[in-house]
Amino acid sequence: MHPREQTIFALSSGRPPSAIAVVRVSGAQAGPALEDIAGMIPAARVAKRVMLRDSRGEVIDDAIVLWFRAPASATGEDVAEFHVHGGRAVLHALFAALSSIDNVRAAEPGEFTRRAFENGKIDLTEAEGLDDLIHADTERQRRQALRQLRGLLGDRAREWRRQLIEASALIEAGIDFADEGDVPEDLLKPAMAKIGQLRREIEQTLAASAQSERLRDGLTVAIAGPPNAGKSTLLNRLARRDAAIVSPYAGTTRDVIEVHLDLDGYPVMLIDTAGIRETEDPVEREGVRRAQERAAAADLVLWLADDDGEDARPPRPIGEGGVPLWEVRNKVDLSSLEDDGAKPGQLEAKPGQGAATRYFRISAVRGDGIDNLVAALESFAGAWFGSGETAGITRFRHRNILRESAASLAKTEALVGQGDEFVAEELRISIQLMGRLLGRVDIDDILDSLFKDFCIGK
Ligand SMILES: Nc1nc2c(ncn2[C@@H]2O[C@H](COP(=O)(O)OP(=O)(O)OP(=O)(O)O)[C@@H](O)[C@H]2O)c(=O)[nH]1
Ligand SMILES: [Mg+2]
Repeated sequence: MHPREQTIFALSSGRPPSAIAVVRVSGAQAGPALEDIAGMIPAARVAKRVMLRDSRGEVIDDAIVLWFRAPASATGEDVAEFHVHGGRAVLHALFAALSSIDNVRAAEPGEFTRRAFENGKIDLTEAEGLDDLIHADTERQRRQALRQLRGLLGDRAREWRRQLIEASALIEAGIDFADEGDVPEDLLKPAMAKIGQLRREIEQTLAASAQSERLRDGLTVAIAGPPNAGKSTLLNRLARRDAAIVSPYAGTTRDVIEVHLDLDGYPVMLIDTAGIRETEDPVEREGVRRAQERAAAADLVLWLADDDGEDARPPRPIGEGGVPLWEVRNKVDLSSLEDDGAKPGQLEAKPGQGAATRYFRISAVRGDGIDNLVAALESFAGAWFGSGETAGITRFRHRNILRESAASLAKTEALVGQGDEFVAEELRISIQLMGRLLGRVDIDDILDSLFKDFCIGK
């Protein structure tokens, strides 16, 4: 039997041991498996408490089972669910009992979702939404993934595709009817009006999409500065744990240290870097190189220096190329400067440097000014991510296809008057592209790469 026709099973809940574990079985053998192990098949969609037994009659567990008959199930196939106690031994015994049934095997990662997709239960954008939902860390990411899972992008793409097919039908009809191959104006005009409008809608969706993609990937904030400025201390305070080693010796941090923060629901990766200075030590030199590289690639740099210190200009290319750089003066608890004696913006903005230089005075050890800094970070994140409530484009794949579609529609418009067959042909390409967004055509390569990211049991 082909692997795709075999019945699959997997642990669908979290890692054991846990109070309850859910094992799902999907495929033609799901019913027989229930009969073998639970001794009966309950009414569809009604929870039933039963003793599970293996083929020798040994008790596996006192469990709840559920039965979903195809096609009214998550995968579109017959599905059985075993809710058992989440101990490893119980699961082991249940898996062994399932595996002993012919044509029943453990599922590959993402295989349940793949079957749901192949049986038309979800489209590709929904499958991607599900993948994002499983991997969402923050509240806002979760809401976005849920919107996508509910099929907002899919709905929109389906509607676009339907309208494209309509426009195409008008033009094809015109070609069939016209003697000279020229589509009559009264067919061409409404078709082209529709195409123009669709192109504008797609372009607007694209324009609003950068923020959704950002929400998926997160914001990177780098803490950089001279050695001993207190960068690791600040990272630990913001992360509320001792993620990085702090010491009074300059040159403590060598590697780049990453911590993930949830700032007001926004996913932020905060990185701590080696203090930047000239050094002979080859290991520290590599640390400095990495620090500069990561800080230059960050979305925001916190340039940390001693409040009492002299000039603390960041070396190139940190803070250049429009990356905002905030000047943070640390150790105000030791500082001789009066609170109002500091002039904001002591760093002059260099040419090409982000204009968004802001100035903070903190004590990473004592906590002075930290609330202020966090509030500023939150509002920066809010502005950077945008509201994120609008478009459902969260992946390069969506963006690329929509870009191609917009370009293809523009080409269609430009071809008017140069032969209606060309117009019709270009339109067919747009329809195909929209189909690809929904996963309707040439999808195998996309499927393989998508579904292998899923967890087993999904
Ligand atoms: N008094 C005072 N000491 C601080 C403050 N922040 C950090 N320190 C101290 O400064 C020293 C250096 O702190 P780190 O956080 O290791 O500095 P760093 O910038 O990560 O140093 P490198 O990793 O070597 O570049 C430690 O002894 C800290 O306790 C502060 O706000 N006030
Ligand atoms: Mg450090």
